[in-house]
Amino acid sequence: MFCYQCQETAGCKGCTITGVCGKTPRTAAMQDLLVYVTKGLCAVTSRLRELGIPVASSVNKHISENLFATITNANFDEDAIVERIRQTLIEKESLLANLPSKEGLPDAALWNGAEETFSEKAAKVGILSTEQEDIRSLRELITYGIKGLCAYLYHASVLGKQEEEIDSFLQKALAATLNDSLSAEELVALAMETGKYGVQGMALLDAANTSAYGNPEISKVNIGVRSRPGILVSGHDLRDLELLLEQTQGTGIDVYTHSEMLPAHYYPAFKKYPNFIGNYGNAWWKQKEEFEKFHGPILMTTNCIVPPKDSYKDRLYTTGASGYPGCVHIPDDGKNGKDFSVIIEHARQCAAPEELETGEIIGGFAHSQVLSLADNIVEAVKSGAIKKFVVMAGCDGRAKSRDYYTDFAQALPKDTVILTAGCAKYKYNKLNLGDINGIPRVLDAGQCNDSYSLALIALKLQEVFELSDINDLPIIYNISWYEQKAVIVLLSLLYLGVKNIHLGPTLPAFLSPNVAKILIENFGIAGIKTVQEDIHTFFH
Ligand code: FS2
Ligand code: SF4
Repeated sequence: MFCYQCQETAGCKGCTITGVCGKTPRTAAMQDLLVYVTKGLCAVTSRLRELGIPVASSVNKHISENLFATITNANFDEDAIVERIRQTLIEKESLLANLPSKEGLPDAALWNGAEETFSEKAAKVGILSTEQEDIRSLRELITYGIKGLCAYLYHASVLGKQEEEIDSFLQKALAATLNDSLSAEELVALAMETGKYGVQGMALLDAANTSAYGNPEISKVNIGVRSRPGILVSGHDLRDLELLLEQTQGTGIDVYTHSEMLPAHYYPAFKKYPNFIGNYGNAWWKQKEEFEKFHGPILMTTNCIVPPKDSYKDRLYTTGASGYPGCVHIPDDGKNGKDFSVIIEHARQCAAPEELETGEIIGGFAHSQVLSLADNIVEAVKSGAIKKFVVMAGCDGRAKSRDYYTDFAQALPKDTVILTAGCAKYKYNKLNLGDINGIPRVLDAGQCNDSYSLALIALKLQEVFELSDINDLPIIYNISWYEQKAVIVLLSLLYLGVKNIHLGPTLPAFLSPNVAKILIENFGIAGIKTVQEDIHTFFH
């Protein structure tokens, strides 16, 4: 196997024996083949569009869901991946039949085979099949950005929002990664264009979430527990949470969020459920000890799954693009619904969660809420009470080196405000960093896709302060990454013209020295050093 799509890749080079995340070589091979046949399907849909033949929205959703299933920590279930390959081949064959000619289509679009041939094919189409290092790096940069984008599009689509222009672009871009005649310069341009659609995709998801559930508002979230049995919901899919909350009304079962589901508490629509109790635990990588102590069933709606311990494996359920072998998967009923009764029944047999901590955390600083406070914030900047904003969005992870972010948050001058989104926040959202004239020093916009809010806030400040360049704002970017959604957030920020982003705890292994050089020279991208050195760089 060879995989280097995430920050925790073995030796900062690539997982070759087994995945640090727990992905087996066989699952890795099937994911490689799934990406390949999905790119083949994209070559066919792109050809259809060129000919003026429309592509059904169900095909677009299928493509997004396939890519989503290959994101780090999302789906470890080899059988489920094999089934996706089969369905993709069936879909592709039926669309191929609409083409007057197959001439010029790549092998990925033309190849078909029975399941017995999948392993042999997978071995020929993985990442290393692109020999030239820079081309490989750029193809993977685009592919990973699009994987992140697909996750966001999938969430928007279950709320009834799709945008043909975005799907059309991403499918063309994925097909382009199969095209041997594209130069490195053309692929760099495509990576930048991917950022443009990253912004559009996050805007679409933002519109889907806020039109369904209202605008996030400042909210205090309980981090303690009650004495009734509960269900823990993790991942990013708000529609799944909504369905579960509806189905648990009057059952005596409580519902708690975990990790990236925490920001659900900021949406007005979820506040009406009396059994929606609070957030349990921390970022994804602590789930082994925390899930054990929760005692009740856990629903993983997306990544990030850590291979479960036997002690709670029977309590772990998956849905949507996620999956784990041996864990029950709750399917979509085909009518935009899901039946969670098996999880609710399971919860009735379980003890109440063990208390991990008590108290509250505050969040809900997405664009609408922050812009309603704009006068106070602008005043605080003008008076010098706030000297700088520090964007610390992104992901958390297992590496000890990520303690840097806790130490960095604590070492920041007291006249700075952290703008955050994603699970990166767990490194400092319980530190009680105080406030500046009533404005909390950690403003949490929400999930990683809500980085869109941070971009909107920056654009608004640029307008208020009448600056021609977004980089003239008193904003520092010190972003932590783990999986591919952070890649689309990064490409989106680059598209918006943001420069000098610091990215850690390590730069992506999939950036070849030449591609890294392009990002460093054109955008000032840099890694992190020690807290003391970085504080000095940013503030002196
Ligand atoms: Fe965190 Fe994992 Fe949110 Fe990432 S829970 S690393 O999926 O997308 O961030
Ligand atoms: Fe390794 Fe990350 Fe790939 Fe998992 S997703 S196999 S940890 S590079």
